[in-house]
Amino acid sequence: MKILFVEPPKNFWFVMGEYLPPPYGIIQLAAFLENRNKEVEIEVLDCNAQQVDWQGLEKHIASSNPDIVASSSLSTCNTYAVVRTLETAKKVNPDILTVTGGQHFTATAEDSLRAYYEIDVIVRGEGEETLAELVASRDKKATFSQIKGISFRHQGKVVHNPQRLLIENLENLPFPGYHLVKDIVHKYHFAAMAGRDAPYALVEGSRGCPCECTFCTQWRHWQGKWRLKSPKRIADEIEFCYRNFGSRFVWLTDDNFGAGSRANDLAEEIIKRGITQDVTWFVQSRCDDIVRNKEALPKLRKSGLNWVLLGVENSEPSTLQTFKKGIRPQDAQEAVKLLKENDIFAHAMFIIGERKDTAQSIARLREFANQLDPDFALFAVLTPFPGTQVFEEAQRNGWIEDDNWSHYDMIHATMPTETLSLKQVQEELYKCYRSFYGSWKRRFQGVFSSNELKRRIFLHMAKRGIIAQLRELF
Ligand code: B12
Ligand code: SF4
Repeated sequence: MKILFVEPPKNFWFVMGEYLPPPYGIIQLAAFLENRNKEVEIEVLDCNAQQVDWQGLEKHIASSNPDIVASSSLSTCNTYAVVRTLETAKKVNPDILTVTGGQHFTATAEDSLRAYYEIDVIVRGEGEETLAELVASRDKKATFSQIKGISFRHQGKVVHNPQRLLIENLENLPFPGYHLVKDIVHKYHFAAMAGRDAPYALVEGSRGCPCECTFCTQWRHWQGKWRLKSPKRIADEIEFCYRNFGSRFVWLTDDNFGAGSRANDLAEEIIKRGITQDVTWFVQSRCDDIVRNKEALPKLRKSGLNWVLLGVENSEPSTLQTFKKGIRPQDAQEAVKLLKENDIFAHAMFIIGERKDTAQSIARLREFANQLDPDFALFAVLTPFPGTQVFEEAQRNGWIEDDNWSHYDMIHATMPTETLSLKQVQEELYKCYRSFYGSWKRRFQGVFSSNELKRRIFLHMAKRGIIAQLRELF
């Protein structure tokens, strides 16, 4: 029995410039399977790192001759890349069992199985146990009816087996399976964030989130539960990546780093390892948690945390309320100030295009962003990702004007607001970038900043012509 995991050729998120991320979801699944199912032969093909195009993929599948091909989309915008991967597998050999999973396919299991005949099975939610059982059943040629957590077609109908319970303790999972991509692991990098030569690793500190923001897929995908690895275990994994794979830049996959003693304890654990000279790390956080955690910031900085992405989202209290974000604009101001005081790069994420947004409210957001003055600002368009409350409301009301999944990247507008057409929302996004990065004063300060990260990001925005690329979208 052989399973081939494929990270398909993907378009990268151009606003973040040049980067090559490790396909964390599939190497994690592969490592679990390797432990669980010793007799299964496992291969991971990362088309982006190995520079394999669609023709190359077909040849690779033919020569690899797998029984199962498994692929993951990461986000909705990569749906067609996954479908094409599985279609390619079926073209090579119609007997190959094609499997996918992840946030998008979990939320759209019924529609995806109806629309894409090249997908045999969708693993919903957490993948490890379910995939291991699926692989074992394929070996025994047993039916799928007993496998919790999968959806598949049977006699022309789509069948959804009952949901699987989540793994109780995430620390029972193996360490990230970077050994399965060991020949290419040195290629993973995030140029704008850490430079071209700093090997980049993802490390998972938690799954899920206790909050319920209306635009976010995270909390439902993990059944509303928030499971955390201990600070010791996270530091162990970071050290493992550093010592075995030369990782120098670590991105914690947690969408919500969280508050409380965890931050402080993690910083202490990392410092104990004696690797802070070489390793920097990054995390995404809520603004209010940064404020609550302010005492931990100096230690976090000392432990190598040099970049935090803050979910600022919006400047209007009413929009923050509609998003059920549970923060106030003051929290963002305080959080940016605190990060800067602690020499941690403050990266703010804003969302425009909420239904009630007008040209005036977005102008106010631009003004707010300029005054907030984070080191780096990313503006995104509210995107109705399947599985979110935003999607459900938009679909119910017929607001979605673009159902091309490849546009679901938070850069393409897919919904108008009450007062702005789709094209106008797209133009507003461009205006946000122009307003923030077009300012000569800010550009000058950025390019000549004493902060290396800031210099790099401003050069990246200029060199990559990000603003010009956004202009081309309308
Ligand atoms: C790191 C990251 C990135 C990295 C890239 C990482 C990569 N490998 O390519 C960067 C920064 C580049 C990035 C970019 C984007 N990202 Co991103 N990213 C993440 C993040 C933080 C971690 C991903 C991860 O490794 N998770 C851990 C693994 C273990 O979880 P998993 O992939 O879900 O896999 C598990 C299950 O879902 C399931 N599973 C998944 N796939 C499969 C496949 C099979 C066969 C099986 C059996 C099971 C299975 O099993 C796994 C183990 O249980 C997630 C949030 C999160 N915490 O997951 C967002 C997230 C995936 N990103 C998201 C988005 C929107 C984007 C962007 C569009 C824009 C943006 N704002 O960043 C771009 C798109 C880029 C592109 N074109 O691909 C959304 C996706 C929502 C959606 N439905 O589309 C997420 C969920 C964040 C969020 N809360 O909204 N991202
Ligand atoms: S946006 Fe952040 S805080 Fe809100 S639900 Fe998603 S991960 Fe949690």
